[in-house]
Amino acid sequence: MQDVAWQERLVTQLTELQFRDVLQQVRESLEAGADPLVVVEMCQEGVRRVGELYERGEYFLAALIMAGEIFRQAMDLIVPHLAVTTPGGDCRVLLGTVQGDIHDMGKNLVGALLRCHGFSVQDLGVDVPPAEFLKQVEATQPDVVGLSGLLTTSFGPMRDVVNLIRVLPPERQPKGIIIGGASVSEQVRELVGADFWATDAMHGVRLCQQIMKYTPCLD
Ligand code: B12
Repeated sequence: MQDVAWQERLVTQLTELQFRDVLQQVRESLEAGADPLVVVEMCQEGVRRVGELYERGEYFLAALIMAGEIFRQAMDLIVPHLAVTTPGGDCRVLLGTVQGDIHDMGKNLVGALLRCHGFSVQDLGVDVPPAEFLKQVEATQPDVVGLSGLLTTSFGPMRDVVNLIRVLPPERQPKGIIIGGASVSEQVRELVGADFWATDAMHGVRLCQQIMKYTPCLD
Protein backbone atom coordinates (compact mmCIF):
# COMPACT_ATOMS: atom_id res chain seq x y z
CA MET A 1 0.00 0.00 0.00
CA GLN A 2 1.73 3.19 -1.24
CA ASP A 3 -0.54 5.93 0.10
CA VAL A 4 0.32 6.66 3.72
CA ALA A 5 -2.06 9.61 4.13
CA TRP A 6 -4.66 7.16 5.43
CA GLN A 7 -2.53 6.61 8.52
CA GLU A 8 -2.67 10.22 9.69
CA ARG A 9 -6.33 10.36 8.62
CA LEU A 10 -7.18 7.38 10.80
CA VAL A 11 -5.31 8.83 13.79
CA THR A 12 -7.14 12.16 13.37
CA GLN A 13 -10.54 10.51 12.93
CA LEU A 14 -10.07 8.55 16.13
CA THR A 15 -8.73 11.57 18.01
CA GLU A 16 -11.82 13.50 16.89
CA LEU A 17 -14.03 10.54 17.88
CA GLN A 18 -15.55 10.20 14.40
CA PHE A 19 -16.94 6.75 15.04
CA ARG A 20 -18.26 5.88 11.58
CA ASP A 21 -15.32 7.39 9.71
CA VAL A 22 -12.84 5.40 11.79
CA LEU A 23 -14.57 2.10 11.06
CA GLN A 24 -14.90 3.00 7.37
CA GLN A 25 -11.20 3.93 7.16
CA VAL A 26 -10.19 0.71 8.93
CA ARG A 27 -12.26 -1.34 6.46
CA GLU A 28 -10.85 0.54 3.46
CA SER A 29 -7.24 0.27 4.65
CA LEU A 30 -7.53 -3.46 5.27
CA GLU A 31 -9.22 -4.00 1.90
CA ALA A 32 -6.42 -2.03 0.23
CA GLY A 33 -3.87 -4.39 1.79
CA ALA A 34 -2.55 -2.35 4.71
CA ASP A 35 -0.62 -4.27 7.36
CA PRO A 36 -3.22 -4.95 10.09
CA LEU A 37 -0.58 -4.27 12.74
CA VAL A 38 -0.06 -0.77 11.33
CA VAL A 39 -3.84 -0.23 11.41
CA VAL A 40 -3.81 -1.26 15.09
CA GLU A 41 -0.90 1.11 15.77
CA MET A 42 -2.77 4.03 14.20
CA CYS A 43 -5.87 3.30 16.28
CA GLN A 44 -3.72 3.07 19.38
CA GLU A 45 -2.09 6.40 18.57
CA GLY A 46 -5.54 7.99 18.17
CA VAL A 47 -6.63 6.66 21.56
CA ARG A 48 -3.37 7.89 23.09
CA ARG A 49 -4.08 11.38 21.77
CA VAL A 50 -7.59 11.24 23.26
CA GLY A 51 -5.90 10.44 26.59
CA GLU A 52 -3.67 13.50 26.21
CA LEU A 53 -6.64 15.75 25.45
CA TYR A 54 -8.38 14.34 28.52
CA GLU A 55 -5.29 15.05 30.60
CA ARG A 56 -5.21 18.66 29.32
CA GLY A 57 -8.86 19.08 30.28
CA GLU A 58 -9.99 19.46 26.65
CA TYR A 59 -11.90 16.16 26.69
CA PHE A 60 -14.03 14.69 29.47
CA LEU A 61 -14.59 11.13 30.66
CA ALA A 62 -17.25 10.56 27.98
CA ALA A 63 -14.54 10.95 25.35
CA LEU A 64 -12.42 8.21 26.98
CA ILE A 65 -15.47 5.94 27.00
CA MET A 66 -16.21 6.68 23.36
CA ALA A 67 -12.58 6.19 22.31
CA GLY A 68 -12.69 2.83 24.07
CA GLU A 69 -15.80 1.76 22.19
CA ILE A 70 -14.42 2.91 18.82
CA PHE A 71 -11.19 1.03 19.49
CA ARG A 72 -13.11 -2.11 20.47
CA GLN A 73 -15.16 -2.06 17.27
CA ALA A 74 -12.08 -1.32 15.16
CA MET A 75 -10.31 -4.30 16.75
CA ASP A 76 -13.29 -6.53 15.86
CA LEU A 77 -12.63 -5.61 12.22
CA ILE A 78 -8.84 -5.96 12.42
CA VAL A 79 -8.33 -9.16 14.44
CA PRO A 80 -9.57 -11.56 11.69
CA HIS A 81 -6.86 -10.09 9.42
CA LEU A 82 -4.01 -10.86 11.83
CA ALA A 83 -2.55 -14.06 10.44
CA VAL A 84 -0.83 -16.72 12.51
CA THR A 85 2.82 -16.20 11.64
CA THR A 86 4.77 -18.16 14.21
CA PRO A 87 4.07 -21.20 16.37
CA GLY A 88 3.30 -20.77 20.05
CA GLY A 89 3.34 -24.51 20.68
CA ASP A 90 1.28 -25.51 23.66
CA CYS A 91 2.39 -22.46 25.62
CA ARG A 92 -0.27 -21.11 27.94
CA VAL A 93 -0.55 -17.49 29.00
CA LEU A 94 -2.73 -16.26 31.86
CA LEU A 95 -3.77 -12.63 31.39
CA GLY A 96 -5.70 -10.16 33.49
CA THR A 97 -6.04 -6.52 34.50
CA VAL A 98 -5.16 -6.11 38.15
CA GLN A 99 -7.49 -5.12 40.98
CA GLY A 100 -8.85 -1.56 40.91
CA ASP A 101 -8.25 -1.15 37.19
CA ILE A 102 -10.91 -1.68 34.52
CA HIS A 103 -8.87 -0.74 31.42
CA ASP A 104 -8.97 -3.74 29.12
CA MET A 105 -8.29 -2.63 25.54
CA GLY A 106 -4.54 -3.13 25.78
CA LYS A 107 -4.94 -6.48 27.52
CA ASN A 108 -7.45 -7.63 24.91
CA LEU A 109 -5.08 -6.63 22.14
CA VAL A 110 -2.22 -8.55 23.76
CA GLY A 111 -4.52 -11.57 24.09
CA ALA A 112 -5.60 -11.35 20.45
CA LEU A 113 -2.02 -11.08 19.18
CA LEU A 114 -0.85 -13.94 21.38
CA ARG A 115 -3.65 -16.13 20.02
CA CYS A 116 -2.68 -15.11 16.48
CA HIS A 117 0.82 -16.34 17.27
CA GLY A 118 -0.45 -19.70 18.43
CA PHE A 119 -0.43 -19.16 22.20
CA SER A 120 -3.28 -20.44 24.30
CA VAL A 121 -4.64 -17.55 26.36
CA GLN A 122 -6.79 -17.57 29.47
CA ASP A 123 -8.14 -14.09 30.14
CA LEU A 124 -9.38 -13.40 33.67
CA GLY A 125 -10.88 -10.03 32.72
CA VAL A 126 -10.51 -6.79 34.64
CA ASP A 127 -10.31 -5.75 38.30
CA VAL A 128 -8.93 -9.17 39.18
CA PRO A 129 -8.01 -9.59 42.87
CA PRO A 130 -4.50 -10.94 43.63
CA ALA A 131 -6.00 -14.05 45.26
CA GLU A 132 -7.87 -14.86 42.05
CA PHE A 133 -4.64 -14.67 40.03
CA LEU A 134 -2.99 -17.04 42.51
CA LYS A 135 -5.95 -19.44 42.40
CA GLN A 136 -5.84 -19.58 38.61
CA VAL A 137 -2.05 -19.96 38.50
CA GLU A 138 -2.34 -22.93 40.86
CA ALA A 139 -5.26 -24.41 38.94
CA THR A 140 -3.98 -23.99 35.38
CA GLN A 141 -0.16 -23.81 35.74
CA PRO A 142 0.38 -21.27 32.95
CA ASP A 143 3.81 -20.83 31.35
CA VAL A 144 3.52 -17.05 31.45
CA VAL A 145 1.46 -14.65 33.56
CA GLY A 146 0.67 -11.24 32.04
CA LEU A 147 -0.55 -8.47 34.32
CA SER A 148 -2.10 -5.40 32.76
CA GLY A 149 -2.53 -2.06 34.52
CA LEU A 150 -2.85 1.50 33.22
CA LEU A 151 -3.23 3.40 36.44
CA THR A 152 -0.29 4.29 38.64
CA THR A 153 -2.35 2.82 41.48
CA SER A 154 -2.16 -0.54 39.66
CA PHE A 155 1.48 -1.03 40.60
CA GLY A 156 0.59 -2.04 44.20
CA PRO A 157 -1.85 -4.79 43.16
CA MET A 158 0.69 -5.96 40.54
CA ARG A 159 3.27 -6.35 43.29
CA ASP A 160 0.75 -8.23 45.45
CA VAL A 161 0.12 -10.73 42.63
CA VAL A 162 3.85 -11.25 42.04
CA ASN A 163 4.51 -11.72 45.76
CA LEU A 164 1.76 -14.35 46.01
CA ILE A 165 3.07 -16.25 42.98
CA ARG A 166 6.70 -16.15 44.19
CA VAL A 167 5.72 -18.07 47.31
CA LEU A 168 4.69 -21.12 45.24
CA PRO A 169 7.21 -23.97 44.98
CA PRO A 170 9.58 -23.43 42.00
CA GLU A 171 8.06 -26.25 39.92
CA ARG A 172 4.64 -24.57 40.14
CA GLN A 173 5.85 -21.09 39.24
CA PRO A 174 5.29 -19.70 35.74
CA LYS A 175 8.41 -19.35 33.57
CA GLY A 176 7.85 -15.62 33.42
CA ILE A 177 5.70 -12.80 34.77
CA ILE A 178 5.23 -9.80 32.47
CA ILE A 179 3.69 -6.50 33.47
CA GLY A 180 2.20 -4.30 30.76
CA GLY A 181 0.55 -0.90 30.37
CA ALA A 182 1.39 2.55 29.09
CA SER A 183 3.16 3.66 32.27
CA VAL A 184 5.21 0.59 33.21
CA SER A 185 8.99 0.84 32.99
CA GLU A 186 12.14 -0.86 34.24
CA GLN A 187 11.74 0.97 37.57
CA VAL A 188 8.15 -0.26 37.88
CA ARG A 189 9.25 -3.80 37.01
CA GLU A 190 11.81 -3.64 39.81
CA LEU A 191 9.26 -2.25 42.25
CA VAL A 192 6.73 -4.94 41.36
CA GLY A 193 9.24 -7.78 41.19
CA ALA A 194 8.10 -9.03 37.77
CA ASP A 195 10.47 -10.59 35.23
CA PHE A 196 9.67 -8.41 32.21
CA TRP A 197 7.75 -5.31 31.22
CA ALA A 198 6.16 -4.19 27.96
CA THR A 199 4.43 -1.05 26.77
CA ASP A 200 3.20 -2.56 23.52
CA ALA A 201 1.45 -5.75 22.61
CA MET A 202 3.91 -7.06 20.01
CA HIS A 203 6.76 -6.66 22.47
CA GLY A 204 4.67 -8.77 24.86
CA VAL A 205 4.32 -11.48 22.19
CA ARG A 206 8.08 -11.44 21.57
CA LEU A 207 8.75 -11.71 25.30
CA CYS A 208 6.48 -14.76 25.49
CA GLN A 209 8.32 -16.30 22.55
CA GLN A 210 11.61 -15.53 24.27
CA ILE A 211 10.42 -17.03 27.54
CA MET A 212 9.36 -20.17 25.65
CA LYS A 213 12.70 -20.12 23.82
CA TYR A 214 11.19 -19.63 20.36
CA THR A 215 14.15 -17.34 19.79
CA PRO A 216 14.36 -18.00 16.02
CA CYS A 217 10.98 -16.28 15.70
CA LEU A 218 12.24 -13.02 17.16
CA ASP A 219 12.77 -10.21 14.72
C1 B12 B 1 -9.79 4.47 27.08
C2 B12 B 1 -9.40 4.92 28.48
C3 B12 B 1 -10.31 4.69 29.51
C4 B12 B 1 -11.58 3.88 29.31
C5 B12 B 1 -11.19 2.39 29.33
C6 B12 B 1 -12.07 1.54 28.43
C7 B12 B 1 -11.57 0.12 28.37
N1 B12 B 1 -12.51 -0.76 28.09
O1 B12 B 1 -10.41 -0.19 28.57
C8 B12 B 1 -12.42 4.29 30.57
C9 B12 B 1 -13.33 5.44 30.18
C10 B12 B 1 -13.25 3.20 31.23
C11 B12 B 1 -11.33 4.84 31.50
C12 B12 B 1 -11.52 5.03 32.84
C13 B12 B 1 -10.59 5.66 33.66
N2 B12 B 1 -9.41 6.18 33.29
CO1 B12 B 1 -8.61 5.86 31.56
N3 B12 B 1 -7.80 5.99 29.90
C14 B12 B 1 -8.15 5.56 28.71
C15 B12 B 1 -7.06 5.96 27.67
C16 B12 B 1 -7.56 7.17 26.89
C17 B12 B 1 -6.67 4.90 26.67
C18 B12 B 1 -6.23 3.57 27.26
C19 B12 B 1 -6.22 2.53 26.17
O2 B12 B 1 -7.05 1.64 26.14
N4 B12 B 1 -5.30 2.68 25.19
C20 B12 B 1 -5.22 1.78 24.01
C21 B12 B 1 -4.53 0.49 24.39
C22 B12 B 1 -4.42 -0.42 23.18
O3 B12 B 1 -3.25 0.84 24.82
P1 B12 B 1 -2.70 0.41 26.25
O4 B12 B 1 -3.81 0.22 27.19
O5 B12 B 1 -1.58 1.28 26.65
O6 B12 B 1 -2.13 -1.06 25.99
C23 B12 B 1 -0.96 -1.29 25.23
C24 B12 B 1 0.30 -1.39 26.09
O7 B12 B 1 0.22 -0.63 27.26
C25 B12 B 1 0.51 -2.84 26.29
N5 B12 B 1 -0.14 -3.55 27.38
C26 B12 B 1 -1.22 -3.24 28.13
N6 B12 B 1 -1.48 -4.22 29.00
C27 B12 B 1 -0.56 -5.19 28.81
C28 B12 B 1 -0.36 -6.41 29.44
C29 B12 B 1 0.70 -7.21 29.03
C30 B12 B 1 0.89 -8.53 29.72
C31 B12 B 1 1.56 -6.79 28.00
C32 B12 B 1 2.66 -7.65 27.56
C33 B12 B 1 1.36 -5.56 27.35
C34 B12 B 1 0.31 -4.78 27.77
O8 B12 B 1 0.05 -3.40 25.08
C35 B12 B 1 -1.11 -2.68 24.64
C36 B12 B 1 -1.19 -2.70 23.16
O9 B12 B 1 -0.02 -2.25 22.53
C37 B12 B 1 -5.85 6.27 28.61
C38 B12 B 1 -4.80 7.26 28.04
C39 B12 B 1 -3.53 6.57 27.62
N7 B12 B 1 -2.68 7.34 27.02
O10 B12 B 1 -3.28 5.41 27.88
C40 B12 B 1 -6.56 6.77 29.85
C41 B12 B 1 -5.88 6.67 31.23
C42 B12 B 1 -5.15 5.35 31.37
N8 B12 B 1 -7.01 6.71 32.16
C43 B12 B 1 -6.77 7.44 33.19
C44 B12 B 1 -7.69 7.67 34.23
C45 B12 B 1 -7.27 8.65 35.29
C46 B12 B 1 -8.93 7.01 34.29
C47 B12 B 1 -10.00 7.14 35.39
C48 B12 B 1 -9.47 7.17 36.81
C49 B12 B 1 -10.85 8.37 35.05
C50 B12 B 1 -11.90 8.73 36.07
N9 B12 B 1 -11.80 9.95 36.56
O11 B12 B 1 -12.76 7.95 36.40
C51 B12 B 1 -10.84 5.88 35.12
C52 B12 B 1 -10.28 4.67 35.90
C53 B12 B 1 -11.24 3.52 35.99
C54 B12 B 1 -10.55 2.31 36.60
N10 B12 B 1 -10.79 2.07 37.87
O12 B12 B 1 -9.79 1.63 35.93
C55 B12 B 1 -5.36 8.00 33.18
C56 B12 B 1 -4.43 7.23 34.12
C57 B12 B 1 -3.49 8.15 34.89
C58 B12 B 1 -2.58 7.38 35.77
N11 B12 B 1 -1.33 7.42 35.42
O13 B12 B 1 -2.95 6.76 36.73
C59 B12 B 1 -5.01 7.93 31.68
C60 B12 B 1 -3.50 7.76 31.40
C61 B12 B 1 -5.56 9.22 31.01
C62 B12 B 1 -4.81 10.47 31.43
N12 B12 B 1 -3.86 10.88 30.62
O14 B12 B 1 -5.09 11.04 32.45
N13 B12 B 1 -10.20 5.11 30.81
